[in-house]
Amino acid sequence: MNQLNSRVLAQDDAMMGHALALGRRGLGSTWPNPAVGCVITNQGRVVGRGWTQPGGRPHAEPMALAQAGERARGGTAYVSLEPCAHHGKTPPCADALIAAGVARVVVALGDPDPRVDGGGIARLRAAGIDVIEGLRASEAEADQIGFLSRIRLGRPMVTLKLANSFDGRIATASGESRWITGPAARHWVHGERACHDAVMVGGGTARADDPSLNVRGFGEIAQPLRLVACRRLDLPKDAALIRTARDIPVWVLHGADAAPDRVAELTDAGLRCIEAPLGRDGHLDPAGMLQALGAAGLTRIFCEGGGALAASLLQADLVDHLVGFTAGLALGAEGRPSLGPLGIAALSEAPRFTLIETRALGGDVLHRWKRQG
Ligand code: AOF
Ligand code: ZN
Repeated sequence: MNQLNSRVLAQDDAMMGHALALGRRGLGSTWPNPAVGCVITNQGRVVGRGWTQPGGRPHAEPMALAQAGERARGGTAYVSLEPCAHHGKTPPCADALIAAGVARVVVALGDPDPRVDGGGIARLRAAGIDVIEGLRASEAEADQIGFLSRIRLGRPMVTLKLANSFDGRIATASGESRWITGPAARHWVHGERACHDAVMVGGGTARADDPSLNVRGFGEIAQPLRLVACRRLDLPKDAALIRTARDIPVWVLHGADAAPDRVAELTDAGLRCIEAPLGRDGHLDPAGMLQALGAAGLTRIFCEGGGALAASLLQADLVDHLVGFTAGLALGAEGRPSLGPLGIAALSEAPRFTLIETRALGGDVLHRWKRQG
């Protein structure tokens, strides 16, 4: 760290902050790739800015280099993730930085993709470029949690969102749930959906609420795909998700026991059916589902319930972030609980999370948590 500090100039920290912010613009739209940001400076002035484009290409560095042009020569590049070293559809970003004559590269975080994994930095150093690693690494790590999870664990990261009454209920006994939280909270949720690759619900919620699961109120933006965990594929034929599957992709996770006719019907309607293993309890196995989604390239999932899916993810310790809204109304013991049974016998078995943020939003309270450890 001392060595790092002595080589970091006063403006490096701010420029890396800028690169991190640019990278975050891509969250939700770059999968299977990470959302990276790049800033190029020369003699203290910003000459190029770039971020990973929708679908994951072009990468951030060529975007910034194109803007900088000749002004990149002798300059400094700030990148939130190690420049790539592999030949994909485009040449390695490390080579592009070398060819542009950049003198110094500041990297927040190494890229664990086995095709890169230190290779990008090694290439830059071999070309005589001064490389500094690890500046604002913990922020980059937080931004890259989905990509890191896909590479290291083979599964996307999961944010679980629950919007509850003051007493932890999500609906009245009859299932009335519109609306527990107010418009400000719902708008915030739409923004959060947009920062994820996919919005996910269980089959019960899809049947009961007939949700659209799209992002509304943010203009023309790249929509996250919609995911339903539905073992038997028993969605009503006129469900909104089925009717709109050709506009915004819908993937359905199902068990091996789903009727082949249903698979064919939904596939014809434009949905993608993905088989996932069943757990010992006969329900879709949450770890198996997430592995299938990781293999399909997803990095960030926003799960909006219902109670059974949410409980199964929590029970399997697969929830990375919790987003809760608490509304100022009480529904009592007859209301529907936000979570199904977790099978907890002792307090020590309860999944615990660390508080990141609390905020008042309209008349509701937002709270965000991350998994402990
Ligand atoms: C960068 N800058 O902006 C991103 C990088 O399939 P490809 O060829 O696009 O390569 C994908 C890999 O490239 C991905 O797994 C990750 O290692 C890296 N992503 N690298 O230099 C970027 N998005
Ligand atoms: Zn690259």
